[in-house]
Amino acid sequence: MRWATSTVYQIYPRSFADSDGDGVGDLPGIIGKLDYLQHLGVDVVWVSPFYPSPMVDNGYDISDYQDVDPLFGTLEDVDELIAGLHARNMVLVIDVVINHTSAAHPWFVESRTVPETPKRDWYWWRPPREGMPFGAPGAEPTNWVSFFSESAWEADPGIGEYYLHLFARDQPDLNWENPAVRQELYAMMRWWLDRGVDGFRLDVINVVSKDLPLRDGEPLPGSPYGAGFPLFTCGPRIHEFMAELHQEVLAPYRATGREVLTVAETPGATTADAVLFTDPGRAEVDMVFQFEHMAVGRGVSRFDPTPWTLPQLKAVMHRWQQDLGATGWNSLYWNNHDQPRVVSRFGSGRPEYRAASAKALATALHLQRGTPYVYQGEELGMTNYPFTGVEQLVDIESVNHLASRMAAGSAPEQVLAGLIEGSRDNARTPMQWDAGRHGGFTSGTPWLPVNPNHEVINAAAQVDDPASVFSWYRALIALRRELPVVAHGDFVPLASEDQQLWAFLRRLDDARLLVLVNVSDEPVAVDLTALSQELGESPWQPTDLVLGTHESPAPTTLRPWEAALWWL
Ligand code: TEU
Repeated sequence: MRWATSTVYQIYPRSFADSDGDGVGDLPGIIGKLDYLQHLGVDVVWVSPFYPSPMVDNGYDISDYQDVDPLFGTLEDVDELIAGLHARNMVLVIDVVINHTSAAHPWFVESRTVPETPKRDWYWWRPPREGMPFGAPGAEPTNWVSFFSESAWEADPGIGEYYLHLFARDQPDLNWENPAVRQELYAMMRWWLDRGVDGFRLDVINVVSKDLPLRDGEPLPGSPYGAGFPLFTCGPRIHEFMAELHQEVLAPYRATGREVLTVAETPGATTADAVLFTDPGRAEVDMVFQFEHMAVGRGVSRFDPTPWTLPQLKAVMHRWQQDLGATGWNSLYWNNHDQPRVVSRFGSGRPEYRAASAKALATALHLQRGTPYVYQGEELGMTNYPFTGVEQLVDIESVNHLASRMAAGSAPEQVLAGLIEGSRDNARTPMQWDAGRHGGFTSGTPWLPVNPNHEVINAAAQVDDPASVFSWYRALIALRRELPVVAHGDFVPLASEDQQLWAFLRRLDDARLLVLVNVSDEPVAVDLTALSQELGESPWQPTDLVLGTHESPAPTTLRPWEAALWWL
């Protein structure tokens, strides 16, 4: 696996670094931080969408796939970014959002305005439900709810039909059943490869194959809608489409010796699906983003925080490790631009343990088998924002959720706690570069406020501090390159039921690495005899420390949020 020794760094350009003082991060801002990324040690950089966009979903609504939004810069800036990365032995992965376009994309504008155009079939147009007049309540072609709380169908009075949008109404789904659509998208991706990019993150790619005919899903309790999810998640032609994309876009480039990374975002994918997507013998994609561990501590939705336990979290992640085995390949992540900050979620609520818990969680993740992803600011232990009112939240998912709950009779105060905990805005407050005004992110007014804790949590304070969260991430990233057992070893879960201890073994030939992490505010005793018995071995007595978060570690006991790696 080419990417086994790699660590990917995700940049959300809007919130990373602002070079021109308009309050929004941009490509020149990223170019100014390449030495920082090189120092961290990552070798792949994934940048979220920077294309022209009405920004209804901050760029995940693309109106031109082959240009750059003036807010972010120019195509020449992309060229300079690629050159700057390559000069530092890093590569660029771009984010392609090809399940849907923006409603402002010329393809969709033509689809909805030009009579008899072949582009009509590029999207999902459907007449009203049989026997119901256009526009009547409940006349939508199916009962599906979109990911953003409203009906997945939007009525177009000009046409007298509805179009499908699994996300916002400004994000119409492309019809992948039409071969012309697919060829157009493949050509666009080849154009970017010709320009010098090194890979693609494929946004929600596992929903492009819808089960036909489109039909109602199971009614959702307490909702006027039904769940279309099972009818378009990893649908009947998904693997055919991925193999075709590989053949048309990636194979010709790989044949010339160029390395191209592909990661498919696949909400709702099972481990069995993931093996099919990532088995190299099938030639689809290199790895997937799964979401099962992101559902731990959540009830019916991400806005429904519920108590969680360490055994629950381990059960999900260990199952992914074991089921993908030697055939599939995992992406390893705690954070991205859609997820609240991991320290606030699974880490310690006590300020004195914040940094230690960031290191402990990083260790549990980065020592697993797969390719780790670090989301901007995670390497500093950045936290959720202290939001106090619904009016502070700007993300479309949060705004729509609030509106739908209020329409159903809830008061804003009843929805507030869930919104504060689950909102994607938590991930999107600006990067905390220093303790100064707006955290060094912008000289203007930031589009989202900088977390007031930037006075304590910031890059300037951490980069040269060997005890910082940053330095610990740096050590973990280096370790993956240095130790073949980390990159290529198998995974053996241990102590699955332990409420505090996260323990596992990585093995490659004679090398055996024992990973011990205390995921709690209390000390924990490690019963090495019990752990060794899980493998039917005589008691382990590790003496050879590889790396530890605390001074003078002992394998038999871990202080709060201590992590240590031992040779066995
Ligand atoms: O996300 C798709 C996705 O499944 C979720 O993580 C999504 O964020 C949603 O909140 C589910 O609750 C991708 C992008 O990462 C996201 O930013 C976009 O909004 C979405 O696709 C549409 O392009």
